[in-house]
Amino acid sequence: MTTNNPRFVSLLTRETLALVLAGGRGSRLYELTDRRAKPAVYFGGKFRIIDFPLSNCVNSGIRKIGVLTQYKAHSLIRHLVHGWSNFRTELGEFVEVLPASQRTTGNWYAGTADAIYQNLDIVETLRPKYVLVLAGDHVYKMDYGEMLAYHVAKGADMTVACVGVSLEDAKGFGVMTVDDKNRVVAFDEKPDNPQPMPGSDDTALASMGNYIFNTDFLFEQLHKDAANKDSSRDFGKDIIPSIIAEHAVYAYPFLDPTTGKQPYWRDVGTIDAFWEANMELVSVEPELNLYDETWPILTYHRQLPSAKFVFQDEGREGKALDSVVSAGCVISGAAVINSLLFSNVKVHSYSTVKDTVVLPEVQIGRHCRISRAVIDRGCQLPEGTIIGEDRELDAKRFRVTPNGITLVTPEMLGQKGSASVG
Ligand code: ADQ
Ligand code: ADP
Repeated sequence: MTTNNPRFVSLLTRETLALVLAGGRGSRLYELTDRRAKPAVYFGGKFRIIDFPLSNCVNSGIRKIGVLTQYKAHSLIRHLVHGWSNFRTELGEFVEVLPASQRTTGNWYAGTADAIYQNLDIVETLRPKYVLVLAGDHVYKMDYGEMLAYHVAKGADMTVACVGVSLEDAKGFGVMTVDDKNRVVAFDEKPDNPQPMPGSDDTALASMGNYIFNTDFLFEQLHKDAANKDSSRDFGKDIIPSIIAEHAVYAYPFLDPTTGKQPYWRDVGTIDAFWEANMELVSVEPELNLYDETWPILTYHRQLPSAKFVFQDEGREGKALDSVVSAGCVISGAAVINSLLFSNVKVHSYSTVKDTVVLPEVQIGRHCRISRAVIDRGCQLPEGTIIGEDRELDAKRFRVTPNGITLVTPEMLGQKGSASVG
C-alpha cells in the first residue's frame, strides 16, 4: 500500500488494535485515587480521564480497543461497562476490559510492557498489523491516524509520540534525543538531569507514553524482554533503551498540522494540576475546547434533569458566574463563582463556592464558604463549613497542597465514600 492511496489512513486504522494502559496508581493525586485508578478520575464536568484516549481512538477510526486495568479498577470498569460497551461487535468493533487476571504468569502486571505481554494471546487471536499502546491518564485530543501514517511512511518498527516539556517537568518523563530524521538515538527514562532538545534552552523532548508497534516486532521484543530476568518489564525503562541502536524507532512530534504548534496535552498527575486543568475550562476561551463537534469526547452519563437555579428572595439569588454547571445541579439561594460543578451537586442558601472544583453527588449545606478547593464525590458539607480561609485549620482536617488548594474527601468528613456508585 502506498501513501498516495486515498484510503491510506483509514486502511491503517482498520488494521490497528489499541491497548490502553489504565492500571496506574496516580499516587500524587493522594486521596483522589484512593478508591479509583487515575484514568477513572473525573475531569471537566462530565468526563473521566480515560474518555479522552478512548474518544481519540473512536474519532481516529480505531474501534478495536482493549483497556488494561489493574489498580482499584472497580470504578473504571463500571464506567467502561456503562459508557463504552455499546460497540458493534458484528462490525469487529469493541472496547474490552483486560484486567490483570494472572492468566499467563500467575502475577499481577509488573510494568507497562508486562501488561501487554500478558495479553499477547489476545493480540494473537486478533492479528492486527499495528498495535497502538496508549497511556490512559492524559487529557488531550489527538488523531492517531496521522501518527500511524507517519509510522508507516518512516518504515518504523516502533514510533513514540512526543511533546516538548520544561526541563523540570522532563525529570518525570522518558526523555529522548533524535537525529535530523527524527530517529530516536537516545532514551532516558526519568533522567535526573534532562538535556534540552537542539535549538532550545529550556525544553526537552518527552515521551507521551503512546507507542505504535508493528505487531510482529512487538511480539519479538516482548518475548525477548520476558526472557531477561533483569528487566523491570517497562517500555520506558527497559524496552525502548534496549532497541534504539538496532531497530528503527522514530519520534512522532505531536503538533497541530495547520498551526505547527503543540496542542493541549495535560498530565493531571497532582491535585494542583487537577485543580488547574479543571479551572482552565471555566475560563472564557479554554485551550481545550470540549464543545468541538468535529472531535466529540464521549462518555457515560446518567439521565439527569437540567441544572436549576433557585431565586429564594432579594439577596438570596441562586446564581453561577463564570462557571461550568452540570446536569442535576440545584443552586438555591447561593452563589457559585469561577467554579466547575460536576453532576448532581446541590448548593444551599447563603453559601458561596468560589474557585472550586466540585465532583458529583456533593451537598453543600447552608452558610458555607468554600474557595480554592477540590470536593470529592459524595461529600456532604455540613452547614457553616468554611474552607480556604484558614490554611492551618484546613490542613488539620483536610489535605492542603503546595499551591494552597484544599482537597476534601468523604472520609476526611467522617463519611462513607463511593468512587463511582450512582
Ligand atoms: P510513567 O509516567 O512512569 O512513565 P507509568 O506509571 O509507567 O507512567 O504508566 C504509564 C501508563 O500505564 C499509565 O497510563 C498508567 O495508568 C498505566 N500503567 C502503569 N502500570 C500499569 C500496569 N501494571 N498495568 C496496566 N497499566 C499500567 C511513562 C513512560 C515515560 C513517559 C510517560 C508519559 O515510561 O517514558 O514519558 O509515561 O506520561
Ligand atoms: P435551601 O437551598 O435554601 O437550603 P432547599 O434545600 O429547600 O433550600 O432547596 C431550595 C430549592 O431548591 C427548593 O425549593 C427547590 O426549588 C429546589 N430543589 C431542591 N431540590 C430539588 C430537586 N431535587 N429537584 C428540583 N428542585 C429542587
